[in-house]
Amino acid sequence: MFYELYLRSFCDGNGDGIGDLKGAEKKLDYIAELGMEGIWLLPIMQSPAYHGYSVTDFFAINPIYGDLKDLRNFLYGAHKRDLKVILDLPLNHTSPSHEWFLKALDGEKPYCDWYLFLQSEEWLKARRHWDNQQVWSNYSGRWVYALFGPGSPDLNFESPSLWQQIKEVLTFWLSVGFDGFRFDAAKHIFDFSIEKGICEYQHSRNIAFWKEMTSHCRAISPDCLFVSEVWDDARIVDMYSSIFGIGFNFPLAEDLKLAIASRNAESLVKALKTDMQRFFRSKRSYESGTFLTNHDMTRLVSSMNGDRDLALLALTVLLTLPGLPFLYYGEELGMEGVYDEYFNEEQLEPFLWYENGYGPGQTEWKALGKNRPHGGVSIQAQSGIAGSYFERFKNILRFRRDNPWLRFTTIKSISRKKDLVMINLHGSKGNAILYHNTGNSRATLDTTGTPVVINGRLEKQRGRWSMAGLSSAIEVLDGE
Ligand code: ACG
Repeated sequence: MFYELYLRSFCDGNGDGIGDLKGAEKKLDYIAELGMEGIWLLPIMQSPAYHGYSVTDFFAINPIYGDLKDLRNFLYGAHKRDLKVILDLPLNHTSPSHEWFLKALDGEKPYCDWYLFLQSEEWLKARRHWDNQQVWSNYSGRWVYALFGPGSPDLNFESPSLWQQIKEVLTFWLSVGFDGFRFDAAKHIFDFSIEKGICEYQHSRNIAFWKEMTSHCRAISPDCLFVSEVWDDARIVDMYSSIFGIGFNFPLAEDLKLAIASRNAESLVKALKTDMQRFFRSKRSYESGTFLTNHDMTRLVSSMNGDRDLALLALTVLLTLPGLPFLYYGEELGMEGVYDEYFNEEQLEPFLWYENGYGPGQTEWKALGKNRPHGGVSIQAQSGIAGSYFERFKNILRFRRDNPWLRFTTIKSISRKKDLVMINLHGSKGNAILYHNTGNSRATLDTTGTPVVINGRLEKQRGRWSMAGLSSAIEVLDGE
């Protein structure tokens, strides 16, 4: 399991209210005790943007997070606890304040080749692939391709010198001690057709780029971990992921949440068959990066319309599936937050260590809007309290941690009896059946074996196993 960490909101180590590396280092035990095996660090490079995805210097740490020494200490502390750390690298674009871009605007070589300047008025008609937004931004009278908006003009990878430069960026962060990367926007490296003047993904060119970059990293550090962000349907995710080794399973995240939020067992079966079981049938050569939410999405409890039992059911389903799970910080507290493309800060709120919102380490870079003080969300309010969301969440994490064999299972069959969904797994422990009750009423498990509860309640009543609504259990059929 990997913990997706947004440094700014996590833990403040120097008292300025902004989360930083020193603060996060103090919380490494917390992360390790959750059962994590690694950390995905959202971008930490120098950037004027709160999200860090528009970079002004790929070789420098944003000083609000600390310096290279703090980073090395953080990495040392993580490695001591057997936590791997991967860095989120947004290589597709820069900030308009990056000196490369400023030099490009001045016409300086090679920088003017590193961005795509408008070559024909016709190109202005191009629209973004998925939402029809315009993709050209005007800087001092010059139009530049900027898929994600004016705050992040795209780099133009037609230029070989840029490839060389990016390799240097990769070499640098590996030399500092990162174990690998989460490559942002992996399908966007070449996504504008100069021939046609329209937005069009050039997947084979993107893949060639990533092959070269990952080989470069593996030559330096053979065990390098990569996970690619290709937010698309399974066919496209497949195309990219074998290069990286791990691919985020976006279709699963979306379908699982929809099925569980609507308490629809049939949809859940369909989602699992389409997004997981098929995965194994087609013998994919990469591991599924499973998750429910990330920083670009509405938080789990909010996507379950505030229903925490449903959220825990979704988490249990996720953590009992094969694949490498990624968990977004704050989900363990049941934090809320709705993603909005134009105001996407709600799901990035400070992690609440204290119930009143104050205390050592508490971050305050932005006001708490959705997760209010005295709302019962904090660690202080929930830690050690039996039945709290946090403790129930931790139990499910613990189950996953104690059953690492689940990561490498295959799904043999998925079926349902009314609201009860059953998944047959095969793995190093032999065969197992997972039971998930998606309904509110009790469900009887049709078994003479000994299922074990993972989340919720399971009782034997008059010789038959009966599971409460929204509960999950597992039954291991054969011994090791
Ligand atoms: C990454 C980061 C994100 C970051 C950027 C830019 C990229 O995680 O935080 O933004 O550095 C697209 C891109 C992703 C991008 C998201 C935000 N994420 O592909 O790389 O936008 C469709 C499209 C996807 C699209 C998605 C969401 O296909 O390409 O993601 O919508 O908008 C089905 C379909 C699937 C479809 C979904 C959803 O699953 O199969 O194709 O996806 O439904 O409809 C950050 C900030 C931004 C800032 C930027 C510079 O957050 O505010 O502007 O940096």
